Amino acid sequence: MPALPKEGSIVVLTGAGISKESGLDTFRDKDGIWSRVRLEDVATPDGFRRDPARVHAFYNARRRSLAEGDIHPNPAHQALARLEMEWPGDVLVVTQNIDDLHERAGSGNLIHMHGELLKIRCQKCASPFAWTGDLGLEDKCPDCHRVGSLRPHVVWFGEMPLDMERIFEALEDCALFVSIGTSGHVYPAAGFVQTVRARGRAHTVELNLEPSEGASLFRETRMGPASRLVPAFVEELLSR
Ligand code: BV8
Repeated sequence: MPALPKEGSIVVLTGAGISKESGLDTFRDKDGIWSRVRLEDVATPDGFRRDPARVHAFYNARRRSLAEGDIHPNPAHQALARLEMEWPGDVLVVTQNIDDLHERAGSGNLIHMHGELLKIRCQKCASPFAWTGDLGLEDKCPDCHRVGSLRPHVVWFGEMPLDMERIFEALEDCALFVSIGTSGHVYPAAGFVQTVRARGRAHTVELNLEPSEGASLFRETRMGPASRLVPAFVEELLSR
């Protein structure tokens, strides 16, 4: 078994599994979000064009449960914030999640590649801004004052994820790539491990409740709940 690095930069990819123990649903588990609603209807530009009110209702319900519910970072989020604080090199968290649990746990070097639930943007002015309440067709853009042009600041299927250049630069340079709580189903995130392996030098680890679709591509996989696995993994890294 190859050893974990003692230095160098670290890239951590997280998915819905890291927030599951905080009380947020995943997508593809048996009780997941896609078991209740079709992604084509609520997470694609066509779905939004067809029925914007339905898409707003889908994200309003998730925004409300995040903003008003009893949802807090769990020990896995907190361990990644500790790693960023105490590791001698750079630590970048690239999350597919649109919740704000990583930042609330203290992670600062963070990319939301699929956007953020607590932000919206105007389809005319494009700049995202914070929004914690319900969003509807009657809401007006505070900049251009257009009505009906606001949408969730979320990356839908068929749309380009955010900050991809910065992500690929970090993947090129890292000594360690860790994937936590993702099924490895959605690209380009699911392909990051191949990008890292193509360079051959970095160590790659998957921490997941069950093997992802890309599990065989990792040099090491550890199975279990994130709130137990991630703090232990971070402690092991920092105590080397
Ligand atoms: C792109 C929106 C290119 C926000 C999401 C045809 C047409 C167009 C594109 C495609 C196509 N065919 C394929 C594609 C590419 C497509 C894709 O990959 N499709 C899939 C379905 C095959 N990708 C895209 O479209 C991406 N964009 O390719 O652009 C492009 C190029 C040029 C120009 C323009 C565009 C955009 C992808 C982003 C889509 N948006 N969400 C929202 O509503 O949340 S993706 C959606 O899935 C979620 O956001 C989530 O981020 C993502 C991945 O899901 P996971 O996080 O992995 O969650 P999942 O439930 O799947 O798994 C949970 C895991 O946790 C499991 O492994 C489970 O075991 C584990 N777990 C559970 N409990 C725990 C746990 N682990 C630890 N502890 C626990 N307690």
